[in-house]
Amino acid sequence: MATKQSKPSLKPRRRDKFAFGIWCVMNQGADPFGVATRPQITGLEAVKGLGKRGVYGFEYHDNDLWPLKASAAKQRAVVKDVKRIMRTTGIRCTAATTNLFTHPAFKDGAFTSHDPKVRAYAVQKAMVNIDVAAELGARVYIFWGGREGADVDIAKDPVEALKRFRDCINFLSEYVLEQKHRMVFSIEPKPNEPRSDTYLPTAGHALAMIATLDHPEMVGVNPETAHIKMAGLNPLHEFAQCLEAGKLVDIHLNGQKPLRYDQDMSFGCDNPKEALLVVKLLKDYAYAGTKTFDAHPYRTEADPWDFVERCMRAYKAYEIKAEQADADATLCRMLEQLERTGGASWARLLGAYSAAGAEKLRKAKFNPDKLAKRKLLYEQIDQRLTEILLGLV
Ligand SMILES: [Mn+2]
Repeated sequence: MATKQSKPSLKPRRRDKFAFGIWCVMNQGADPFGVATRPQITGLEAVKGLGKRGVYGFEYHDNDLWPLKASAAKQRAVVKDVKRIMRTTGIRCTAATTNLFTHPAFKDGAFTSHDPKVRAYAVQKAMVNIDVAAELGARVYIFWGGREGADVDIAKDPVEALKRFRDCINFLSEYVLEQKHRMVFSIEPKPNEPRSDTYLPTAGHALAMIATLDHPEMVGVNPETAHIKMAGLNPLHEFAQCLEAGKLVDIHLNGQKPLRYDQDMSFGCDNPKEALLVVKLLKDYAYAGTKTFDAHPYRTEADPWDFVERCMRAYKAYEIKAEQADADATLCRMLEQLERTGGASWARLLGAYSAAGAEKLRKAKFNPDKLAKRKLLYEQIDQRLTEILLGLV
């Protein structure tokens, strides 16, 4: 008797390490052309709602949890409440960040403001929340330079702006080391919006900046799908470069149509092949950080919870398809064929320079016409993946 194969589960587990920014579920659907479409939920309700749904972790901005001008006592009370919710639901605080963009004080930047008083206020605001984040157990502290950019280039020297940004990160690195917080920093690149141009627009820019810091070992990157696609770039490649550099300390997953405003749609809703390949990358390279969804529900949603369930369910669905692709004999055979060329000795030679190797290479005879004749199966490979995704094989 044939046994019915059990359907793979799309239910999220803690070990999936899914996280959400609480600002995502607090989002009320307002946009530049329209007001809110759903009621405000508080930061505490957001943490609780995520915890109740089995989400592994949450990320927050300081002012998602307490108002900008909250007294120290009020802030302590909120932190106490967050810790209670963490204890009762099992949710962890996986990352934190500072809101350095909402208040008009930051209208011309925070760490890159012309005004040293604004820069000092921004650094102080980060210090206060870094201490709270450490207390909540966050191991990653994010810097998304929302207002760190320019609209009038003649009025802001980009060289000076980058130096100011570096000074602030260096200052905060020393602070974290002195406090003995177990925490790394993470830069979140974005090309534009709300500024015309943002400094550190891509993962590559962030990686280059990190190399110039006083403590590069304690700073990584959390690239975000939407920010990458706003620049017309490829999320798979951006994530891969951070991963290869050992700098992928967190990841912000969502959906986005290329070269448009920041859409922040749910993960995998727009480009299934791209989503599958991102999931496969994280699986293939045993990415151990949290998989954080930084997106928001469609403006048409009455509450955020279908969106939350959907993002996690989508990730699990793509994971199943990635496993199917890995196990697909036809696809594997074609992929292997790309690598099977008999050129292993050249690969070894190029892998480690030696004078003898260079001499051998200089004297070698290649036949470019013959090299060009090889049949590459890209059309077939791509179509096979399409059919796997569509459930046809
Ligand atoms: Mn983000």
